[in-house]
Amino acid sequence: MNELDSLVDTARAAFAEAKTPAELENAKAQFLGKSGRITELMKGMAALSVEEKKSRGAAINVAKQAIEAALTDRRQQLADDELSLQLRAEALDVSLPGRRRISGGLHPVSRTLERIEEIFSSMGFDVADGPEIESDWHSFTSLNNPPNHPARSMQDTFYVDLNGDDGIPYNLRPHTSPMQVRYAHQHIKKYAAEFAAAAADTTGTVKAPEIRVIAPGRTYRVDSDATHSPMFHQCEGLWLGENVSFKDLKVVFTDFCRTFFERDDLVLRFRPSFFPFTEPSAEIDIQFASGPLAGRWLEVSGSGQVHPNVVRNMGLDPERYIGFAFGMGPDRLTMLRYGVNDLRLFFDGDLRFLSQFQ
Ligand code: 2NM
Repeated sequence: MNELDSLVDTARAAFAEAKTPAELENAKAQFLGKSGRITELMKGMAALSVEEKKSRGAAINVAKQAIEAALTDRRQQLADDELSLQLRAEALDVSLPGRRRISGGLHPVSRTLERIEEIFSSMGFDVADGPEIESDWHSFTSLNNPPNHPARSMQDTFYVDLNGDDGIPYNLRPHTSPMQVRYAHQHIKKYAAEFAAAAADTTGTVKAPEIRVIAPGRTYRVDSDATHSPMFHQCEGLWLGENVSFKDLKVVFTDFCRTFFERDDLVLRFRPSFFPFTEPSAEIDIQFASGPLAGRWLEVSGSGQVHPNVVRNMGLDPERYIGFAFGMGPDRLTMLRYGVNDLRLFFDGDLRFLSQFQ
């Protein structure tokens, strides 16, 4: 191999050796630079004759062009390598599934409240909503539970200091019955003409307007364990009219329970009890004929005939108006319906529990 061919080979090897564009430019200088090997060879021709210069120059030129070609190739190759490295580094996996938005849903107790409202609405009951911070009068006194009466302590509650205290004690309502008292007053005002006509009637032909309402919502008591939460839900019902009896309570509540639990064979039991606002009073127990709770009596509600004092405090004449009321716990109904054994699960906000109801 002649001297020029081996120079080309040496240059190719040096270029191949270069791993970066900077290294390649250094290697280039050794061969094609101002004091590189090709320039040296050109300078070495000074002493040659014209003929010799011609052929030697042509041969050197061929070598130079071969080296330049090798340089260009290597430059391109390094640029290609760099590009593919960059592409790999910035690669997007377009086959990855996108991130889904989690969709929200109703709390299981809210589902129960909606169910209760739907069922009682279908039986002609209004749904009333109102304040959770209540006056002492609405919470206790109007409901036949006078100041200092020992029955008040059964419902130990959260008292609230309101700014600019007007002397009236306020509390976080321990039940939703205050809302029924408020509803009665609103209703009498709204249908004042009808109520007045019934009150003035001596012929017995004008029927007194009825009050039929449920009051669902949050309630509060100083109570906290596996079956009691300081905040819990209640739904109370009230039906007052001229001839509303315990029989109506039995029919309405039996129908409600069978619809709510979707069980036609469900039976009810009324067990004598005491509440300040009703007389007589009864606890309502239910029993499933089949399923995991079959045969057990389960307490679902308190109830009773509304006490004449309460009817009077609602603004109605207890000689004319009679009826029943009941109070149940939607939290407990939710536990029974879904087989949940710890009430606190409803209020911990743990999505692993809550998302099971969607
Ligand atoms: C209960 C049990 C029995 C009740 C009474 C009233 C009102 F407003 F008419 F006085 N509302 N709800 C009542 C009666 C509530 O809960 C265990």
